Amino acid sequence: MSRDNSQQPKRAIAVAVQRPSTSDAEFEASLTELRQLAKTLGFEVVGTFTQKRAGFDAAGYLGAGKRKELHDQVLLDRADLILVDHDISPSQAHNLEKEAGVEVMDRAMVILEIFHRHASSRAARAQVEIARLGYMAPRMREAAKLAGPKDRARSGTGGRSGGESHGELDRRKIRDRMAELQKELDAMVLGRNTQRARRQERQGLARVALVGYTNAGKSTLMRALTGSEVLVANKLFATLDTTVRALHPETVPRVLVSDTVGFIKNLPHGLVASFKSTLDEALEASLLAHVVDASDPGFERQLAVTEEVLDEIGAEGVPRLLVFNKIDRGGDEPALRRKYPGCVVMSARREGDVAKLHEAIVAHFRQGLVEAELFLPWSAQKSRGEIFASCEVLEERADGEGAFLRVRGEPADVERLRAKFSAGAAPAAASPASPPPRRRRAR
Ligand SMILES: Nc1nc2c(ncn2[C@@H]2O[C@H](COP(=O)(O)OP(=O)(O)OP(=O)(O)O)[C@@H](O)[C@H]2O)c(=O)[nH]1
Ligand SMILES: [Mg+2]
Repeated sequence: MSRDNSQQPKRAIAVAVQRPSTSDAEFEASLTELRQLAKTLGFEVVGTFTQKRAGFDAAGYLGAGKRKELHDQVLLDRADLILVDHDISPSQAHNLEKEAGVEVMDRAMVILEIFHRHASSRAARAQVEIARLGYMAPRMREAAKLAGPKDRARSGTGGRSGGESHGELDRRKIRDRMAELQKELDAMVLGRNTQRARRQERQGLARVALVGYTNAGKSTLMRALTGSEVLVANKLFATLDTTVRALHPETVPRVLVSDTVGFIKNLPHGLVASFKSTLDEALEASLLAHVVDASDPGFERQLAVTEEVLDEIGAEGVPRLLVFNKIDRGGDEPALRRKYPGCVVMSARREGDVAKLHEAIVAHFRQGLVEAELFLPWSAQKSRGEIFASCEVLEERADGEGAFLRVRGEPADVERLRAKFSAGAAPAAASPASPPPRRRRAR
């Protein structure tokens, strides 16, 4: 029976070895995620093949006998490829492929393929390409080794020197291409840094980054919090670029929100490295809103993985706001509140919940602010711009001599303005932002 491959999705078998250190629940959750990744790539997972083993087989990941069994299952399930739920070495992949008789993709390759398909901006495409080439290089070396000496010493044309084999040539091409892409990327990052500097100058430094496991709902919250049209999709790694928008309705201080690439267990190392510049946005944020899908039974593991990656990129010191999302789909709200004090439990589908998250973010940035009353004589009205640019003006009154402004802002800004525009006879001391404004002088 022949199948038309262009019409039908590729049929895949999910394959995994369970080591004694992995609990059944963890093992199952990881396989479920692999199936989800496969679905994102448009594959149909037609079977699962597992083995309990003390460790991965050095030659072929599964034990020798199991590899033969796998070959039978491939025939039975009419599978087109095998997905391995771990990162395996080039030679393990090669041997498994030979014995099973179909293409083998390991977890890293599956994730790389998704990133490759979803990358749309020039920067994201370059980053993914670098990661893919980094993944390919050792595999090509392995393939060349197995191809043996007949690959060598075909007569040299082009830039190839005397004894260089095709494999070596290809590897040199890969290295050159990676260097070229890296250069392009550096130029883009430089451009972005200047843009970013300009943006920050204009808008102050209150920044929150939405970070978290893939599919947790970061882009949905980004949309809800900023009224912007970023891509939301029930796919893994829908977002590969960081977008930045202001919190809406606007606030003082103005808060910028950025959406970031999602994390996943065993994120290929090349990807962590290549997405570092994207994730730098997260490092620059003064608050990380860590979004967790509370309805996912494996949310605790996802939370831990995200924290690990954040540590890895040096973001461990940035303050966190833990946001448990999708509570409309499930999850134990009281238990979450008990276990994670200060967290936000919400659904992006409920307007009131989004407003509460909005409030919690603004409250974070207002924490350190102070209030003061300034007096601006009519003769100094040209300084109004300076005050409005650095503070929020809460209240304004005027009398015959000038204007009284109650302002709230960063302690240093308020102190500087107070020294210049002290409110006359009874200067207002900078006071914490919370108490209600004092009434001074009737109009
Ligand atoms: N039921 C429910 N679904 C939600 C909620 N928030 C988001 N979703 C859905 O979850 C899916 C993933 O949402 P995204 O916002 O794309 O997730 P993300 O975290 O940006 O994902 P990546 O970009 O892949 O990292 C979409 O189908 C959303 O509609 C929620 O509070 N409740
Ligand atoms: Mg997203």
